[in-house]
Amino acid sequence: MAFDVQEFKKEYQKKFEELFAYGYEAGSKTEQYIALGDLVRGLYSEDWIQTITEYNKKKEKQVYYFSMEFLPGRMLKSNLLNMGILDCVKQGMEDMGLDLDEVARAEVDPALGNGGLGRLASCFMDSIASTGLAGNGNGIRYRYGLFKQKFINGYQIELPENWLRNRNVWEVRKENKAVIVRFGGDVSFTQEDGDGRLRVRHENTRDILAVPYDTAQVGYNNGIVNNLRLWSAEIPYGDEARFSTEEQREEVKRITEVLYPDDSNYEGRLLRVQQEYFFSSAGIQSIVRYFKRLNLDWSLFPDKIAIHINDTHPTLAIPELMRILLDEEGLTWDQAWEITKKTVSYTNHTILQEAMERWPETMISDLLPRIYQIIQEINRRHIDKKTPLYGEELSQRTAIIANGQIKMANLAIIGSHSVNGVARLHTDILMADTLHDFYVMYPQKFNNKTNGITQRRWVQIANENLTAMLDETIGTEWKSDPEEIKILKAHRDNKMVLDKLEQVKLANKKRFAAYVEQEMGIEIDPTALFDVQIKRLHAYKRQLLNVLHILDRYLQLKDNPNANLQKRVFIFGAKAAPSYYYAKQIIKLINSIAYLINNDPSIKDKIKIVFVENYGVSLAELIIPAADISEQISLAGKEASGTSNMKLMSNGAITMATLDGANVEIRDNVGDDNIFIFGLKSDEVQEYYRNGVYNSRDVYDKNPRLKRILNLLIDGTIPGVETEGRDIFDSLVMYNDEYFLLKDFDGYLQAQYEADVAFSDRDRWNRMALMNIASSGPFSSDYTILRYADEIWKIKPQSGSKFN
Ligand code: 4GP
Repeated sequence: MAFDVQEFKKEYQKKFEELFAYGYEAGSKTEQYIALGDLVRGLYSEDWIQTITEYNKKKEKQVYYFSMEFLPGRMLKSNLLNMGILDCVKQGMEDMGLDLDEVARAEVDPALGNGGLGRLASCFMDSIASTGLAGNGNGIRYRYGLFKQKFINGYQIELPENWLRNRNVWEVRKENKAVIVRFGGDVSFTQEDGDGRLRVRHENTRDILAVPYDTAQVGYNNGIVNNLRLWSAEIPYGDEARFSTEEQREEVKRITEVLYPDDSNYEGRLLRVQQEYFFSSAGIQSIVRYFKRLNLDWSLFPDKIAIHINDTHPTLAIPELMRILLDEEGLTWDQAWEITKKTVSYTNHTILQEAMERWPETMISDLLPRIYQIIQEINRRHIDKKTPLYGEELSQRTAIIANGQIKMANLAIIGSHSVNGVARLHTDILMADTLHDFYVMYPQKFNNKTNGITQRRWVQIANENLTAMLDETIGTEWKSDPEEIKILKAHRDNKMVLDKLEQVKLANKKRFAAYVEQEMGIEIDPTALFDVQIKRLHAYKRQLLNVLHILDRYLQLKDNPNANLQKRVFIFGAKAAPSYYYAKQIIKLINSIAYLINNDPSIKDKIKIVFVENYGVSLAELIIPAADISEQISLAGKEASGTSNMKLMSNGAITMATLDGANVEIRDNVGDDNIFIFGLKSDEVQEYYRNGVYNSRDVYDKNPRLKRILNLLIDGTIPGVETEGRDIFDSLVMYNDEYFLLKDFDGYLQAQYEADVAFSDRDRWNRMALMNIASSGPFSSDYTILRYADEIWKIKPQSGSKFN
């Protein structure tokens, strides 16, 4: 986008005065930000209109990515970067005495997701636009995002996150695109004269207005601006009389009021299923409305539309599309079913049983009577068709409805043409185990799409120092084609480059240290090893294993204050679901240990523990560039992929990992010398679960080093964790340690020891960091998305895109 600094300054001043009726110098940071955001939105609006007009004109096939969660992060700098005007705007702001970074921080980070799944959706939206694909997002405009986390006395406290308190400059309310979503009501059938077909009458419904708020998804230097559509629930115009009581009005608003604060866990609540149907139905309705404008035969629907469902949360899109095609458009069942299956594809993000959505049949039949009938019919036909082929038992195991419950994954698989996992190992487990019955029936549906991340946000924006260094060393090709970063490998033995890399890391560590000092009052040494574990708090992710290692070091230093240990700062960022008691106990434990160790003068700063409050995208952007070690230590077979592993690797952190999720592929790419691997393998874990010979009590009794550590949890050493320490101790020792922490402990210590040794050799460490950065290109979500486009959605980048 052509734009010069002088012109920008003029425009900015004008925009500010227009909005606030005084000069920008007098404005607050928020006002300065709003003026800039508003100006930027104006700058891409022409491309936005142009992109949509082109798609329509060319009747381009479009993909619609349905996701209950999006975690875009702050959008200002990302938009500026993708528009190609970041440097110009930075300069202009500076000329006017403003600091772009400071102004950018006034944007509220929209936390419309929990963790990996939501952030992946946002990396994908960026990559879809940046590779030049015609794609749209479809989700919910939650009034309140994921709770704001505070620690009080070491305990997690959840506060509401009112992210819309200031104006959201990026969204555009599209009142004329609103649709009605119907709940409840009575379904009856009438014989229509003429064709003799049954017509469905659905009456006495509770009608909710779904109003879309659109947000532009700006592609990287390619003039493409796609759309992310988030729906908000409102009372239908003119229908106010039907919602006369406060209670009735509240009920409508409640549908899009809050994001369920659960990660990889399912809450079988009525409100949740309302949310799921609400945004699925609204999305499907707007797609059908668009398709009808194209004036094509219905059979061409899958040639023009691909609908992707991000985990099972939007699965009701399947019966909803069926409903519209059958009841409103008059297609036959077979026609509608063919179209639906060809259009929809599904990604599974977790094999954890507690995350598998199942809804009580009565809940669906009451809330969505027509949808319920359609699900029943899909199920009946499935069983009828499969029983003769696969026998009664296997067919029944794949039933959508069983024991009074509706299984959403089964519906998603049966009603779609593609099912993918998010890392090679994860997909293998799906096929061999979790979804094996379906794999037997539909082998051709299964495929793997290893996750990816966008280096635009996670390197170019988060790590400007590294970006400048890379540009200088290998040129700028890597920015538009991330694989090109591999050229950096040629510099692995170049001392000057390695030193520069170390300087970059040090600068980022200082930046984070300044934040920690200011926000938490903790002083940390930027030359220490920064050991980072940032992700949701979950037992399977094993933050506790990290804790056991910290306690081991603590004891070593207590025994011998001069022990030869690398100085380390352990950095945690994690939110626990408010109802996940055990995870909250772990938070309290870590905070208490931090208090104990950080204030123990005999430790002499050889260990510091920093548990940042309110971890989210913006904090990740600060922490990841400063990391030396990336902790990816989930029990093998449990983490579907992980994506912080890829972000950390791209920023030169060395991965400390089990062979789980995408760690396996990271190892394959960086090689054994540039990663620390330990622990049980996935098949070993499976074997233990099957034969049941693991006995954690035994490990505790026989391993004195571990015993001493575990006893710290219950002997009063750690202040204020009488209950937590005991419960956690019991889970590990008395209740057989479900996630094999004690089993993997020795291997973990050994790997950590090796990391210490490696870190003390600066050249070696810097070379490892360089190799990680240089090997991170294949984990770009641009490539992941191109594989989705090619193999699942069957869409091609726009002509003119470099990926075409
Ligand atoms: C997460 C998985 O736990 C993580 O391994 C994966 O990288 C991410 O999805 C993206 O695919 N799952 C969730 C969830 O966030 O809510 O199930």
